[in-house]
Amino acid sequence: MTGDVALLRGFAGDALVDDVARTAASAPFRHMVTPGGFRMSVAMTNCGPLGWVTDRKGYRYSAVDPESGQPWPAMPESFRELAYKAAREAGFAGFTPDACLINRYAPGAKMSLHQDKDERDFSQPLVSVSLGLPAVFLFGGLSRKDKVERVPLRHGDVVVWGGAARLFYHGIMPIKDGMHPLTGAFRFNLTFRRAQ
Ligand SMILES: O=C(O)CCC(=O)C(=O)O
Repeated sequence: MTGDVALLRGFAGDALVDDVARTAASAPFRHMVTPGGFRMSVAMTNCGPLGWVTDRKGYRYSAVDPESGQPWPAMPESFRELAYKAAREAGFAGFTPDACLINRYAPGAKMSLHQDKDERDFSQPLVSVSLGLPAVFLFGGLSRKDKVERVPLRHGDVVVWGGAARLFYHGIMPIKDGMHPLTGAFRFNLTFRRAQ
């Protein structure tokens, strides 16, 4: 991966896994529905002032968890710090996310190629953290038809993209069966965004 994309191998520490569990205890993982009516194979929750949600009405950020009507759990300091440091390492100084989407993949779950474009300011990067089971990250270009690179991601890896790459298509291949000492039969992904 080149240009405005950085792959920081092993940048994230194990302790984040506990903060994922704490967050999910307040705002449980759920399988959301796309505007087209498909149930996502990835289970999701959020923390921070804003959370990304999808339902039959569309994709958007919401200050409350639609399941509970309550604000999303606060973003743990460990998350904020990691996102800030990873972005800085990748050349995006001063990144202060206001949203963290937490994705949980069981074996077989995947994320189709998509762009993250529900945010207001595309000058801000995306910081994506992998925890638990390995995955193959698909990273393309500005058009869905562009050539896609397959990048193996392991526990602790962080990918940061912004600038000219901010709207690049990306996704995750179906997760293979496996067992991770910290996360069991799951892969977690934290995606930090500046939504507003
Ligand atoms: O799970 C990943 O590594 C990617 C997640 C993703 O593409 C997203 O949340 O937009």
